[in-house]
Amino acid sequence: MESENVFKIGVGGPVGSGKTALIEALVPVLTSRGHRPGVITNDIYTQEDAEHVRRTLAGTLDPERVVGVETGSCPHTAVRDDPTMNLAAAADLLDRCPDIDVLLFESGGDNLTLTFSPLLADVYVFVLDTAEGEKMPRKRGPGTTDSDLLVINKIDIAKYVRTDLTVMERDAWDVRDGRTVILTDCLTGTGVTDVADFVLKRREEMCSPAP
Ligand SMILES: Nc1nc2c(ncn2[C@@H]2O[C@H](COP(=O)(O)OP(=O)(O)O)[C@@H](O)[C@H]2O)c(=O)[nH]1
Ligand SMILES: [Mg+2]
Repeated sequence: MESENVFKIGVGGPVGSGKTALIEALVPVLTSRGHRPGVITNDIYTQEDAEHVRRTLAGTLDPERVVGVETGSCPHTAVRDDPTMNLAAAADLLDRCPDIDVLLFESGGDNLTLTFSPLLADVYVFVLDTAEGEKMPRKRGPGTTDSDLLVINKIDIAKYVRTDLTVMERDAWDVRDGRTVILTDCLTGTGVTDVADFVLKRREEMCSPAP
């Protein structure tokens, strides 16, 4: 992949936690900060998420810059074990739009064990949501414990699903040994600038030469 200068963000998490919504909220923030994002979504059998992103970001992101990969396989195979399809999609996208400097990869919704191949993600964001239950961080798994950033999304509905956000957030920090946790409502944008700050800081750290 012609991607030495492209910062790659992997977004994983269970089905419905808000991965697509996070990307849709993050792209305008990244754009407003002078970046030129591209998006690659993974669905098993469809282009559903890519179409959703194109519709939601119409007028903000050229639809050409959104690519849907139909993996046909279980989600973590396509982003971890054999990322060939995603690498090919990225290479093709970067050929067409060589000015892209940030590439967001959305994994197909998967379980708590999902991780990204380092070929696809410089920073790995794992998304849980309050409707999955307060217990989710305590169930651990590499996505929750080892991702660079854990997002707890749908904070707006926590009270309707009887999730105590204080407990969920506290347990998340505990199982992650203090690695960052950010609470979001991706439909209104609450917390999304914090996510942008986090990933862009990571990008700066990666781009700056070692002392
Ligand atoms: N109330 C609420 N709904 C959300 C939020 N984020 C996503 N959703 C909704 O949750 C559903 C699944 O979101 P989606 O982004 O498709 O999840 P994905 O499967 O992880 O990509 C959609 O109906 C979204 O509109 C949020 O922060 N609050
Ligand atoms: Mg999605």
